[in-house]
Amino acid sequence: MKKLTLIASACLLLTGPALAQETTLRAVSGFATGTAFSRPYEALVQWINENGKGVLQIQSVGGPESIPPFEVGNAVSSGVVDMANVTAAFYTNVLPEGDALKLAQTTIQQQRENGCYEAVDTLHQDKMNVKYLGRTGDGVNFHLYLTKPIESADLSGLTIRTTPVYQAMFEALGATPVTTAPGDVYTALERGTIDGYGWPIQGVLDLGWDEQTNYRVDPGFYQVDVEILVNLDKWESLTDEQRALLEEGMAWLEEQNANNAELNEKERAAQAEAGIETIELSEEASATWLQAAQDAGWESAMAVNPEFAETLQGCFQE
Ligand code: 173
Repeated sequence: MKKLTLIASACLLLTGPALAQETTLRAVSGFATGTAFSRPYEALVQWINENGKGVLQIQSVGGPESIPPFEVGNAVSSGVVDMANVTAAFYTNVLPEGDALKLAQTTIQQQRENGCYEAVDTLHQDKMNVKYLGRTGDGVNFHLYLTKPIESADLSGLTIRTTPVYQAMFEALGATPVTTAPGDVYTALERGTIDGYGWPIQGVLDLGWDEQTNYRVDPGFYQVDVEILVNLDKWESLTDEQRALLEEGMAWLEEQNANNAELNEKERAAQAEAGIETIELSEEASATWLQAAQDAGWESAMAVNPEFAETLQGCFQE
């Protein structure tokens, strides 16, 4: 009996470490590799692969060439991939409430403190079957870029490329919106089927769109949200150590959101250098512009899910 117990314990000792095997997550990005909103994700993959040896590794299957951006939400929700780097505007087909994340006026660190993160995470888990690991893009605004100038906050007569981020606002200001993935913007500009597009302050030059862009309208509006999501079944199958590693890596990445102010300034300078002229709206037109953004944004959020929108209104402002 004693001998048997000894053998059994020896077996446990031998198999114990082998049970906690290294896991590899397959991840995809909704943004092209090497461009502004993919770089933070690429840094996270590198951090995890350096710090997670023997625990967890991430294998990136790339960007939009692997999965179309508007399908990335479906892919991580259903488990086609384990992890995704994607803005909520690209997955409103799975989680319509996601569009409201652009309305945050606080940092992800503040959202983690005041319960906002938990509300957003719970919604993602319940309605999309994903763990909302965290958020990049804090401090980065969206802008309107144009091929022809405007003089006021009136966009009537202009056909503008949008995603859910800009749709309600640009429509309220009179534009004709056309929704396209980033991959189709260059050709649409080249062919003249659009007069401009919405995009953040960062990344225009990465995509080569400066060649087809004459103006950027200031001020910027809303706040970029790019999420790191993990399929919930996969998340729940991980060990505490593996989950802690992902959370540690995410916290490390989120600290770097603080660099965005400096990156924004560099992008402004680079756009000017590339020949993109700034249209600075007058004080009055700026007020109309920003009010349209807020009104259209919150109105849409309320129409989708009033309870969730009210929760966000309580914690997305300082
Ligand atoms: O494609 C977009 O214009 C868009 O919605 C977006 C959102 C976050 C970052 C970059 C682009």
